[in-house]
Amino acid sequence: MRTQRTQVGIIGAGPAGLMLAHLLHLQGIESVVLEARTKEEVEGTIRAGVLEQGTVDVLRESGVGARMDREGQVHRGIEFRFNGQGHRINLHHLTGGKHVMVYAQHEVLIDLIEARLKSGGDLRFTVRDVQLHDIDTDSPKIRFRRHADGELEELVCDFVAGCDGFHGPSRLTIPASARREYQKSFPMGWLGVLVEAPPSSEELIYCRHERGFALVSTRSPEVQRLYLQVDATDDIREWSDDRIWSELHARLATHDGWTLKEGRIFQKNIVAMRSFVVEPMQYGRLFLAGDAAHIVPPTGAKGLNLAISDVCVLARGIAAFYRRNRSDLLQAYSNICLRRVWKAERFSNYMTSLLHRFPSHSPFEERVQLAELDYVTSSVVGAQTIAENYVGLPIEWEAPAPVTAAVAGH
Ligand code: RFL
Ligand code: PHB
Repeated sequence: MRTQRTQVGIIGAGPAGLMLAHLLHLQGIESVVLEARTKEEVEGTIRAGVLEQGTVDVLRESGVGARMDREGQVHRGIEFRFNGQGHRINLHHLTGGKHVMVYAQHEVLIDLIEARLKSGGDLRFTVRDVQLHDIDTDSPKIRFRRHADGELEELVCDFVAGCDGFHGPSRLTIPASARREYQKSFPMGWLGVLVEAPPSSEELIYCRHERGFALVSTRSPEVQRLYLQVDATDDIREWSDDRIWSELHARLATHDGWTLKEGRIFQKNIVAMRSFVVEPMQYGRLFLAGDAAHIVPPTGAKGLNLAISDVCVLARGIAAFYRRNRSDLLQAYSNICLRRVWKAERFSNYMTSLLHRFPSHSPFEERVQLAELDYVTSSVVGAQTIAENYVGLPIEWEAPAPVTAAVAGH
C-alpha cells in the first residue's frame, strides 16, 4: 500500500476543513485535505449566507477577505416582522459597533480553495472509501482511494481533523461508549429558493406568521435568497413557483404597502431542521470540527460560523503543540468549543421557537410567542440579547469564564 506522511490529515473540504488547512499553513504546519466531492460541486453548493463579525475578522486577518470586502454586504440591522408590521433590531448600536456580513458560503469556499492552491496546498477532490485507523495512538492513519477505482493508499498523520460534515465517517470512528450524542428534530423544514430579482429589503427579514415562518435574505444586487417554513415531510415537487410566490406574499404582507419583488426562481430545495451535538469533540488524536460535531437549525445563521470558530481553536492548539511543545490547548479543545457550541444551540433553538408555527402550539403558546416578539423588539435589554448572539459571541478560551463585573458587580 502506498504510504505518505503529513502533520495534519483533514477529512472534508467544507468551511471547517479548508479554513483549518489555511490557518495551519499560515503557521508553517503542513496538511492534506481529502474531499469526496469534485471542486465544482464544493464551489457550487448553495448553503449559508450570514457571516458573524468574528468570522469576518478571521477571514480578513488571515488574508482571504479581500473579495468578501469588495462583494459582501455589511448588514447593521435585521427586521423581525409579525402581525403585518416590521420591527428593526439595530445590531450595530446594540452591540457597540458590530455587524454581520452577507456573503455566501460557496464564495468563502472559492476564496479558500484559491488561497490553498496558490500556496501549493495538498487538496484532493473526489477521494473514495475514507477510513480512519489508530486514532487513539500517536500516529493516526487515514486510508482512502484517489478515485473510485484507485488503489488503497495510507496517509500517516500526527493529528486527524474530522471536518466531514454531519454524514461523514469521522464521528462514527469514535467508539460509541466514548461519545454522547444530544439531538432534537423539528417538525418542519425550510424551503429555500434563489431568485433573479433586485432586493426587496436592505436588511434580512425574519417573519412570523400564522401560515408559518418566512425569511427574506439576499446574495447580491441581482440574486435574492428566500425561505419558507414547510412541513418536514413535504416534497419539493409539491411546491410550484406559483405556490411559493403566493405563500411568500401572504406571509410577508405588511399594512404599509411593502412589496416583495418577484423574479425567476432558478434553484429550490428543502432542508431539514435539526439540532445535534456530540460530546466530547475529540478522541485520541482525532478532532471533530463543524457539522461533524454539531448541527443547528438555520434560523440563527450559526452553522458556518461555528465551523470557523472550532477550527480557530484547533489551529491554535495544534500550533502550540508544534511550536511550544504544549498539548494543554489541544486537551482543552472540546471544552472550549462546546461552551460556544451550546450557546449557539441555545440561540438557534430559541430563534426557531420564536419565529415558527408549531403544530403542537396551543392558542396560549401562540400568545406567549407574540409577547416574546413584542418584548425583544421593544425592550433594549430584549433586543440586545438577540443582537449580541446574532453578531456572534466571543470564543472563551478560559474555562470557566470569569464572571464579568457588569453582571456580578455590586
Ligand atoms: P460541510 O460544509 O458539510 O463540509 C463537509 C465536507 O466533507 C465532505 N465529506 C467527505 N469527504 C471525504 N470523505 C468522506 N467520506 C466525506 N463525507 C463528507 C463533504 O463532501 C463536504 O464537502 O461541513 P463544515 O465544513 O463543518 O461546514 C458547516 C456548514 O457548511 C454548515 O454549518 C452551514 O452551511 C449551515 N448553514 C448556515 N450557517 C451559517 O453560519 N449561516 C447561515 O446563514 C446558514 N444558513 C446553513 C444555512 C445550512 C443550510 N443547509 C443546506 C443545511 C442555510 C441552509 C439552507
Ligand atoms: C441565507 O441567506 O441563506 C440565510 C440567512 C439567514 C439565516 C439562514 C440562512 O438565518
